[in-house]
Amino acid sequence: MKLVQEKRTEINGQPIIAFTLTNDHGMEVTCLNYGCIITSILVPDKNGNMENVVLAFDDFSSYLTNRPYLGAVIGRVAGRIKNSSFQLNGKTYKLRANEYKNHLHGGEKGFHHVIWRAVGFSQKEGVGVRFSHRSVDGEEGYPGNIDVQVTYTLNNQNELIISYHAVSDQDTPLTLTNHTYFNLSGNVKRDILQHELKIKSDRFLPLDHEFIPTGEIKDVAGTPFDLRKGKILQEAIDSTHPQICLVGQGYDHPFILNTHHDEEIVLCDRESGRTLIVETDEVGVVVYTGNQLTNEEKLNGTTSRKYLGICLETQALPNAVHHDHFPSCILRAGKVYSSTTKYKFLVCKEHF
Ligand code: G6D
Repeated sequence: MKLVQEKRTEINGQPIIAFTLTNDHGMEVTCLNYGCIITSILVPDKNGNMENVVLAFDDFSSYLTNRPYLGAVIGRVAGRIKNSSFQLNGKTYKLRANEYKNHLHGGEKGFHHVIWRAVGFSQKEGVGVRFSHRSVDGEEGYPGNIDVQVTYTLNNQNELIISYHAVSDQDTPLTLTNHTYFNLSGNVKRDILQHELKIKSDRFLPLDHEFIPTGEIKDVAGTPFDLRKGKILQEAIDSTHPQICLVGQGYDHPFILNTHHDEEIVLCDRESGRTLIVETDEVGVVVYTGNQLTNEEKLNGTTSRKYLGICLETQALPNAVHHDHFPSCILRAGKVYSSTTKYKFLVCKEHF
């Protein structure tokens, strides 16, 4: 296994480094110390062709805005917080509103815009990068100084393992995830509409008109959200279900997982023969089918467009600070936040 690092550019004198991890089978992952952004994952198709299966900007400068949050770690809190405020220990906190009156994905200066300290490593478990960052008390309106580590490890089972670890000196909300868009066709030869998605989930969260969970928890049975036996994504896109229409014909919804580390999320592209199995210890996953990708972005040598990639954002339930019946997203002072999500790539076995 191999780790190569190279300086790509600088921001205010700080180097932006690209780390390229390669395992013994030729799987390759490239990521940046800026936003812990994943810019490339090369895996074979059924004919052994190594191609990139994630969306990435052609030019680094696009990451300085990064409206789609391509490839980035998201925090302090992934998803939307209604009215950019929450109550904690009898106090009201006001976060930066960066989407109308709501707070989205950690705010303007979220973790996707941080230059993380980054140290590469190579050990028997795999090759990887350990990113760390201190988010100071009051950043984007959040309480507490919080030390966060994100570790990417590539092993010889063609698995990319992302582990998160954090400790805060005050009680504070924390929901971390990764916002990589996957497209298993390889080098964005096709969009994701013929991809098949299976999720072991009996319940999903309906959204309101601002795409924020209402607090209701609904059974997937009889709806386009029933992915327990797998569905071709085109089926969902073509649905007239109000929740599918609300978000612009697709998914942008949290699913509550029935099980963990049990092939709970499987994405497959039969034409290329690629399969991605996602396993996590997080309570849920937000599935986002790139409904808002516009054709203003240059990425993967082409122009972005709707449905060019799908995000599988394993995380706590969004807007949990406003729903006491959701599992809590509060990290108590001195306690450890620890979460792991594994992305395993293989050539299609029967998973549906
Ligand atoms: C849109 O509603 C979606 C979000 O879920 C997604 O994370 C973002 O685009 C990139 O706002």
